[in-house]
Amino acid sequence: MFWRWAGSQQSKSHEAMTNSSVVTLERHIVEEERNRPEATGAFSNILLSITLAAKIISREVNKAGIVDLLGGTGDTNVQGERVQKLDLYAQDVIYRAMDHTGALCCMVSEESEDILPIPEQFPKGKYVLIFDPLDGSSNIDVNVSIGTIFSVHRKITDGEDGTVEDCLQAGCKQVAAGYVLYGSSTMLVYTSGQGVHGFTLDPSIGEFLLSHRDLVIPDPPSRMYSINEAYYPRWSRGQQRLMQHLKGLDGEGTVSYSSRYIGSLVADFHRTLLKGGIFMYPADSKSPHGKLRLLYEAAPMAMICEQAGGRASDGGTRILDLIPEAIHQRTPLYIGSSEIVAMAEDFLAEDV
Ligand code: AHM
Ligand code: MG
Repeated sequence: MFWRWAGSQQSKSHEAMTNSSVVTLERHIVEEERNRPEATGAFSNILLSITLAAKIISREVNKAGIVDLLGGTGDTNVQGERVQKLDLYAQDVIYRAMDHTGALCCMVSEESEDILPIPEQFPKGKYVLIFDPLDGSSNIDVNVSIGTIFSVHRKITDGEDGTVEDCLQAGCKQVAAGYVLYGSSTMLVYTSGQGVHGFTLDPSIGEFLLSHRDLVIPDPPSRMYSINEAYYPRWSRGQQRLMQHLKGLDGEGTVSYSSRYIGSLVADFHRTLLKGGIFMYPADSKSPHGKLRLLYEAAPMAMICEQAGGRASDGGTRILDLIPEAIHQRTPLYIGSSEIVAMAEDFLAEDV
């Protein structure tokens, strides 16, 4: 019985690799590069290296429960090695997958206060990679989806080494953005300005396969909102009124929305991208700039969202127009279906 099962898995994998209608992420990246006559391959190199890192992190995330059984974070594992926190591990994996490519001049990670230079021994390149290695990592312990988010900018200063100035660019200058969702399956979704494409990892062959070509937020969208409502007492009047409206409680005869909140940005955004609706992380009296980070959480999601026909703002200004002043800067975030985000902005305008 086992052998028959293993055999059919094997033949499916073989079919996936030989069937020309199956598009691997690698093939997709190479084909997109052909559409850019000026391409040097450096940009494709970045995406391919991120793919490798994503597979390694996916493998470790899937093992997280079992690692806990064998020795939790901060402990010593059965081989006598120290078990590293998964988000720091993910940062290391991405950094080491990228540091030698010759495509980058520096990196920025949520887990490191300063920019990460490229080691002396490796050549420097013309791009900057900004990433959140493992967003929502507090969800690991309860087996809830988490993700990696990344953003790529072109270097704008002279000289070989990347500087803070190279990193502090508006989101509209991004040349690519994407995320990896470690969920019931592992998915990589990215845009390089030519639409949004989603790939699902087939673990049997270790390849990301194109599963969602040219993703567009559905229109009309699902009427779904996603927000941590526990913060209601700390919100502005406009935000509170918006919530009353979404619940159909403002006496305007509106149909109430449905609510979904995972507490993991990648998962909450992914659902919003596929189904429509709105994800919100507002400012409040305790966190006047919200919680999420502009460079490696809001801006990459905003680029993907706009490429998929959606809208993303901080409640008043388009996320992609915000000029960052610090690499770990926070911003409120309203993202999803255009008409719903625009409606949220109208409510928030009352606060001004
Ligand atoms: P993290 O970068 O420390 O993991 O925090 C970001 C996460 C997001 O994934 C999620 O949208 C948000 O925090 C949830 O915050 P809250 O618990 O306040 O609802
Ligand atoms: Mg994060």
